[in-house]
This record gives sequence, structure tokens and C-alpha cells, in this order.
Amino acid sequence: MNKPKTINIASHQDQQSREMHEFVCEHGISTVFERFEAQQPQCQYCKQGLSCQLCSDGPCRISPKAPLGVCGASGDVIVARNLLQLATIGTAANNYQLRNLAKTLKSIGEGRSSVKIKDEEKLRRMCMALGYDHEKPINELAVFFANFMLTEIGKQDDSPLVLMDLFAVEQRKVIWKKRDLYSSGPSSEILTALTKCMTNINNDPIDLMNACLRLGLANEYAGLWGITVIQDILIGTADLSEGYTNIACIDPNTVNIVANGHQPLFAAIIMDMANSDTFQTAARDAGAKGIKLYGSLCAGQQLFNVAEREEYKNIFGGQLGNWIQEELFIATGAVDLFLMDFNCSVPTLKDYSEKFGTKLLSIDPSVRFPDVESMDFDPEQAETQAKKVLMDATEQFRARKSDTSRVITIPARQTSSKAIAGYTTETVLKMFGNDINTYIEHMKEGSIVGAVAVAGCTTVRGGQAGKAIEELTLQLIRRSIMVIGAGCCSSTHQNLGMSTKEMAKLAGPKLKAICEKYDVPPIVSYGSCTDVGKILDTVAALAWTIGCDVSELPVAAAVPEYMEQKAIADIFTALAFGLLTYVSPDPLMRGSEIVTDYLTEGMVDITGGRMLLEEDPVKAADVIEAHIINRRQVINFD
Ligand code: XCC
Repeated sequence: MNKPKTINIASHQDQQSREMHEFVCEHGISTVFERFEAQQPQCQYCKQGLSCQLCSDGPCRISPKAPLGVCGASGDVIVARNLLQLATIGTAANNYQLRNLAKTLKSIGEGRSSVKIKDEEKLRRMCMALGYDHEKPINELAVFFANFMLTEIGKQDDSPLVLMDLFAVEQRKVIWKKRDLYSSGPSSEILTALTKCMTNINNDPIDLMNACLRLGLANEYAGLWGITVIQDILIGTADLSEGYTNIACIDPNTVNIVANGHQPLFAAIIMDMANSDTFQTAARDAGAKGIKLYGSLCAGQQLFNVAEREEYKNIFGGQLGNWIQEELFIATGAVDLFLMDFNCSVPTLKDYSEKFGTKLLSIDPSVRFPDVESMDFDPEQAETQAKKVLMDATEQFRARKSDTSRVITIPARQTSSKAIAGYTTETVLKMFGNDINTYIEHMKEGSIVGAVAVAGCTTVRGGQAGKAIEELTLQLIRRSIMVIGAGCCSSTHQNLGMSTKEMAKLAGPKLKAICEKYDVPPIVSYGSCTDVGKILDTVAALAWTIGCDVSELPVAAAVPEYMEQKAIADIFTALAFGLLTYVSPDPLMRGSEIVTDYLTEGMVDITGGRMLLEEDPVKAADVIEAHIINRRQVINFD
């Protein structure tokens, strides 16, 4: 591995990561921070979205001296096209994950797979919602529901998504139809969107932005919705769960498997099997105390959400953290096997695994590293594959124990690293006496001024790694605005000790009183970034009960440390829902006034939503609060 040019002082927000970062820097290894620094200064044209690399006459960069690309494309078209490409990738990735899940469910229903259905009730309810006889045998329902989702993914441009028809708030549907945003199947939307991105074909930046909104709806009403539902059916529906988070969870005396990514099903199957005597005995024979599986990134958040289930609770070792930390997990020298199930598996994992003795295994055909073993999850071979992972990890542990030169570096556990996970519409309402009206009453009287989803990634831009997430969250709860976390934002909250009931003492007096009355924390984690689907569920439930449009609710969305393309797709989902959507750092769009104005202002007349671009989280909280207060007046809450 090349020694990095500059060694940065680690800027992670939490102490454990700072310790580990210092350790890897001492070994001359780069992390995301050092590589970010090595990339400076970054191209200012690209940063504004003003570069195009689509054709052989490029690359073109738009400047005052050269205001048009070689083909004649303006900066506005280039910015819009670049943004649409990002939204397309994100929508594709979420629907890819849904396709995997639907195919697994189908193979179970057809009796080709021994994978168990954990939440039959949910499957029955979903079939009932689709008008199918939900009392039929469960296998038949599995096939029906899987086929339904696969058909939705593949629907052509003349057939709108059924889920949008069934589950969207009426007022939204009217707006989407009026604005030609009523989305068809994601495959078809992606086909259209990518065609629009081609050289010399679409020269209207507004049309390109509307294509992003359509993708946002295909992202939600196939991808995110389907992922959360089928995942619940297969690994169990989220319920409140308390556990440890961050790197110090790793126990050097157990066989250690880390599940990294966004597709937690295989890891859940491995946990199920790890309870058996065969594997426990094999682990003890190798000199281990037992077997632990740790969550990493969003796959981990989903496992954390179900960690209290009988079959998982002895094996789940904790949630390690966000994507910026993932190299550090391996640097402990105590990870025996690292499963890469999807994004975010950073390319340097291979270097780390070679240096620190971890076996890497990619388990999805989309994840490939040269010379790294892969065993793509196959529901028909799930047991055999899970067995192999458990045996391989145990052998890795044996080798680790007998290697006297192996350095194990695990930071000290801080008391703050305990967290509660597993919130959903149902679990939040359970805390409010199972009555959504109780929650709404407290919103009305102003004890809960509003709610904001703080979701998505972490970024090292500006040395952040959680800084903006922490600041924004604290600002919001101080203003008695509840925070719903998801994705790496949840990991940040957890690692900073913010996913606890004790956080109530930092909330504004009204919210504090409500939190204490109902024993609920002011910051709740819904799980993975794909659980944005569940957050929108809660939002829709509130709108239905109050009888207003989603855009009229005292709620907002925030992506305070935006990093990658799935976040862009989710941002367009939120905009299509009419939400004020705070995004920082800026997506690469400032180079176009037309695009920036449309998304930050013009959008209000289209969907009711708008993008808020603001680097300072305190100023962002001011705008969000003002928006929420305004919404409260619109629905006569004040
Ligand atoms: Fe990756 Fe979800 Fe983003 Fe975290 S939040 S950086 S995608 S792991 Ni989705």
C-alpha cells in the first residue's frame, strides 16, 4: 500500500474512531481523510457540475471564456444531465436490491429455498392490501407478492405503479398527475432517464429535473417500499432493541464476522445458524468464546433493528458504525471475516484485509474486487453458504490465535456507546399508547413542534465525519423538533451516544417533558438509508389522519452529509413528496442558476417541496424551524 503523502489528524466525531485513525496513520496507511486531502485542490468546474465527459470531443468545462461545450450544450444542460445520471444510479441500486429480495421470496414460495419467512403476518397484510386472498397458504402468497414486485419493477412507461395508486396521499397523486410525474416501473424510468442523458438529445434542464422527480417516485414506490417490506418479511419486522455500538464492540476472543452493506438477509441467516451446537462447538474447539456477527453501515442498522429476536440475540455483537469507519474495523486485527453485500464497500478494504489478516468475501454479483473471493448469495444454497462462512470464519480465528505476530488494537469502550434502535411507525406509536391521535395532539399543542428525518451518509468534506449531523440534530431537538435518523446518520447518533433516552435532557423543555412522559428518546433510529421508505410511511400516516397533504405537515427532510447517488435519488423522492429537503454539501449543481433556482425555489410551485442548500447546520436549523412553524399555521396547529 502506498504511504499517503499527508497524514491528517483524524477528525472523526467519536473518540474510538480517533484512536483507531491515529493507529492506522502511525502505520502509514491512508483513510478516507488522507485521500480526500491528497485530492485537493479539487476542480472548481467539476464541483459546480460544469464538466461533461460524454463524447469524444470532450471533456468540456464551462467557463466565462467557453460558455458552451463543443456540441453546444450549456452549463445548465450539463449540470442537469449530471444530476440526472446520479439520480438514475441511485434509483437503479435501490431497485436492484428490491429485485434480489423479490427473487429470494419467490424461490421460498416455490419451495426452492429453505430460507424461513419470519413475518408471515406482514406478508398476509400486504397481500390483503393488494386485494389478494390473504388466507391462502403462505407459500402461495410469497409467490404472488414476489411476482407483483417483479412486475412493478419491469412495468413499461404506459403503466403507473400500483403502489403509488394504493399508498400515496390523494393530494399528492393529483399533483403528480398534473405535473406528469406519475411514475411507471423503475426499469422503464431508468431507460428513459439515461436516454435523456445522451449527447445532443435533451436540452431542457427543467425537463431533466422533472425526470429526476419521476425517478424519485420510482425509487420510493418500487425500491424503498419494496425493500423494507420484503426485508421485514424475511428477517423479521423491526422492534425496539438496545445494544452497543462502535468499534469497541469487537470482542477479540470470539470468531468475528462483520456484515457490511445494505442487504442483511444472508447475515441474518448466518446468525440463525450460528446458534447451532455444531458451530458453537467448532468455535470453542478453535479456542474462541463463541461466534459474533457485527453490523456495519446500513446492513448493520437493519440487523440492529431485529437484534432482540431470540435467534439473533446471542450472536449479534453490536453495530460498528458508518462508512468512513469501515477500514478501521478491519484495522483492529480482530475481524475474521468481512462480508460485502452491496455498497458501501470501499476499494481499500482489500489492502486493509491483507495487512490485518481479515478474509473478505463478496456475496452479491454487483460487488467485485480483483483477487477477492466471492460467493454470491443464492437462496437455494443459503444453508450451505452460511455453513461455509461460519467454518471459514472459525478457521480464520484459529489462524489469528496461532499467529503470534498479530497485533490486536481495540479502543476502550465508552459508556456513551449504548443505543436504542428499531423504531418504525408502529413502535413509535406504541410508545404513544398505540394511538396516532395522541402523537398528533402533542404536535398540535406544540410539545412536539415538528419532526425532521436526518438521513443518509457521512462525508469527510470539510473534515466533517458526523460533525454536521451532530450539530443539526442538537439544534433541532433544542427547538423541540423530533429527529428520525436513518443510514450513516443513525450510526453517527449512536456512536456519539445520541440514540438514548438521556438525550431528552438536551431537548427543548416541551419536547423534554413529552419524552420523559412517554419514555421515548427525542432522536429515534429507523435503521438503514433504505428505511427512508419507513419514514415516508410515518409521514403518510400523519397526513392521512390529519387529513392534509404531506407538504402541509410540520416536517422536513435533511441530508446533512450527503455523499453518494442513492442519497440523490432519495432527495428527489423527498422533493416529489413536497418536503423541504436540506442538503449539504451542495450536490454538484451550483454552476447552473436555472437548475439551482428550480430546485431551491421553483419546486415550491411544482410539488410544494424545495431544496435547502446551506453549509452551516445552525442556519439550516433556523430555516427548517421557520418552515415547520409556517406549516403548523397552514394546518391550524397554531
Ligand atoms: Fe453508504 Fe448506507 Fe450512505 Fe452510509 S448511508 S454512506 S450509502 S452506508 Ni445510506
